[in-house]
Amino acid sequence: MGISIQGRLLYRTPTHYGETSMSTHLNKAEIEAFHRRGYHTPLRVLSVEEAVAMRQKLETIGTEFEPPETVKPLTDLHLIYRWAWDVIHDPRIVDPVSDLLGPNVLLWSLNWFIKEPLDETFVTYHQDATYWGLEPHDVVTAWIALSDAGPATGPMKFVPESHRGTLRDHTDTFEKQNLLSRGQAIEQDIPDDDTVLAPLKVGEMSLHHVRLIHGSEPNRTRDRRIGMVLRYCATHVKQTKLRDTAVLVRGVDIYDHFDLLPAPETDAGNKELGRQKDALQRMQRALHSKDYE
Ligand SMILES: O=C(O)CCC(=O)C(=O)O
Repeated sequence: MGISIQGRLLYRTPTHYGETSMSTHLNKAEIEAFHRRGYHTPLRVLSVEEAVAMRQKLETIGTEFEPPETVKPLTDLHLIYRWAWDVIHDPRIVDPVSDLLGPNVLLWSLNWFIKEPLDETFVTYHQDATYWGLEPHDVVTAWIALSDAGPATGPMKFVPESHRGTLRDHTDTFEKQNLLSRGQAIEQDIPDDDTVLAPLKVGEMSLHHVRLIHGSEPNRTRDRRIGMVLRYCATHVKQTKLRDTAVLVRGVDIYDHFDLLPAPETDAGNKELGRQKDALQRMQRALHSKDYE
């Protein structure tokens, strides 16, 4: 049986997905495989119950605020909600990220890739490194499924080893159904045979390198496909476009390349909302400047 919030089916057929208290550290072979292929998947980091509870938190945001703040950005919720702050620090997520990036780790942003049931939205093949402005490319995305992200939901598709090639030329397509900010798309065709599908079960995570070519197709199912997307980088990484913000989630930061932000004291308090707004404005300025031409 599923759980329903406001008429929406949250999940179906929960089965036993194993222990989440087990270590999620990557072993030597897995670390080597990540560096060779550019991704690691799947990795169970949350129990089904935790993921469903988190989805519920996400889906009830919006009913808590009074006008004129009814429309709130979902990006960087860790700056305004304690539960999201705890997620970005969760050792089950940060341990494997730190295995790849080293002991000193920043969280650059928390984002969402949500596809509604049976909708036509998609993500064109792209490389994040072409427009984020973060250098060097010691940057890893942790994509966590808060709903089923099986083959029919339009899970991510990766092009193995593509992070080791040159950055490809991208075009801004501004397609309406493209979930990317400018509809960025690699100009060359990517044959299906060159890709691997990365389906995830509720509570599982994939990790991918910032240079890896990836994209996704529309959701053909009757449930939402919800990806909570955490962007982590090593502390020596710089934002080349402007002075940006981040949160130190592991170790120490001796570089001072980012303005480090504190934990929210009050959920969705004025101070917290102000910090989130400022962080989003800086990120928008960075993401919308065309620097790869
Ligand atoms: O969720 C998707 O389909 C795409 C996500 C993506 O492009 C990313 O996390 O970098």
